[in-house]
Amino acid sequence: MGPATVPETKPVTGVIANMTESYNSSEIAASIDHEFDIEVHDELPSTNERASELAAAGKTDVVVVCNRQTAGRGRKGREWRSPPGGVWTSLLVSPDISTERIPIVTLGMGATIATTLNDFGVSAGIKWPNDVVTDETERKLAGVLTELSDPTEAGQRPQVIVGVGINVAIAEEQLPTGATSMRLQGSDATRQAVLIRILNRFDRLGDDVDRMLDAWRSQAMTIGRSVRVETPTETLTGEAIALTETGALVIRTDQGRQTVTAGDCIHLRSLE
Ligand code: BT5
Repeated sequence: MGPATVPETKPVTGVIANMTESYNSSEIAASIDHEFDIEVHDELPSTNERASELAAAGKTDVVVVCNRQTAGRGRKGREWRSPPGGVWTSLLVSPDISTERIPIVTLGMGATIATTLNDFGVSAGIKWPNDVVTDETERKLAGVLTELSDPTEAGQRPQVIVGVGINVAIAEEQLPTGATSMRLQGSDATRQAVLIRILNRFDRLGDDVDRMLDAWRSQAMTIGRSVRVETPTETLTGEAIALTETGALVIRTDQGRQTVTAGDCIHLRSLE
């Protein structure tokens, strides 16, 4: 059958020249294992914002995807550059995961993206918590922004919006400094093929946070590295030594072990 069956290790080598081909929602629906409603737009301010409207309307299991975003966002209100040529998508899901462990979904998606990019021949790994970067030069290929929407009815599971941005076929001048795209890394993957594979790989993790943590650890570039982590309240420098069961990063510093739950991580060159 079509792309629904995802081989575990074989790289994808299909070459399609037109990189900004249109998405075909029925093709996507037919190629994925999970039953999602697929909403394709040409332009949106932000797919996360659209997913949040759908959540407020009581919807779940929807994938929103668009060609370009006019107000794509990253964490902490940062801008996410979203010209045509990237996968800009949000999954609206209601997993059976307790609210305090929902941040792990971000790690599960980061791992899904890194694995998928490797499937397509792009060597990528994850910088804690959610940056998908090239192995060698650590240029950013993708990011994840997970947001929680309030349940519309009492007792309902939380609605989770998993926003995914992947630079598939974008020229360097359209990206911020330090960013790159799959095309620039030599891949001819199409956006739709990338999206389908992301959806199927993510679905395989189910609602299993331990599996998500393991998937993250298997793609992590941060563990064992000298890092500087900027949290909302302090800056820590030391060696990243582990990921906790809640997705926090453990750093060995001169002041002892410290655990950080949120922040920006910079990989430092080790002093040799
Ligand atoms: C992220 O934030 O990495 C999360 C990005 C999530 C984007 C998706 S697109 C679909 C969905 N709808 C949305 O509105 N958002 C989600 P953060 O770690 O805060 O990184 C943001 C930083 O990455 C910016 O400050 C820039 O430095 C850089 N950046 C911006 N656009 C980029 C791009 N296209 N590729 C690589 N880096 C980028």
